[in-house]
Amino acid sequence: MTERFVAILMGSDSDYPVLEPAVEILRSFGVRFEVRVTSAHRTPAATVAYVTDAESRGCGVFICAAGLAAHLAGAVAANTVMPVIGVPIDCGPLKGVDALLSTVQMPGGIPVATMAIGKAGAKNAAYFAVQILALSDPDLLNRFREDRSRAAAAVAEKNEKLQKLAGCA
Ligand code: RP5
Repeated sequence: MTERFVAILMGSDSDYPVLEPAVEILRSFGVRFEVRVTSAHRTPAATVAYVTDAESRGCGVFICAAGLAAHLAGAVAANTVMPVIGVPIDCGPLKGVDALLSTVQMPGGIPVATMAIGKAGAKNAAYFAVQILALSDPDLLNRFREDRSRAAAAVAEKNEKLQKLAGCA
């Protein structure tokens, strides 16, 4: 198990259903994580305090999810030297396009690795966090490779079933 942990931050508890797959993926890899609701505009001071404290306790990657005018990931990135992954939440009248642009369009100098909108982005954020931590954790890298092989095997299985279903096997 890697010593570093991942902090999953979200602007509101209403974001959690989108982030659940990320939690499941990190757990499946045995990666330690913390989950917090912390808002860049509702609780700005508490957000900075958490990020500073988490970094000092060994947080290696921050995953930040927010919807609408999503500035959580950028605000977190401004307060840590650890990598920050942004997940735009698919809510509101623009269904996450606003959050995508707010998260991805960071001015040069303070990067946020922005994932896809919604659950696919949450999943990829977790995988990407695992890849980052695996750079200094060979066991974790092996587990990541195995996971990729299992995913490929699952596609092969589905393909076989599909051939039978379509009557061309
Ligand atoms: C953002 O506003 C949150 O990240 C959430 O996606 C959105 C709506 O928040 P609630 O009004 O549901 O708390 O800050």
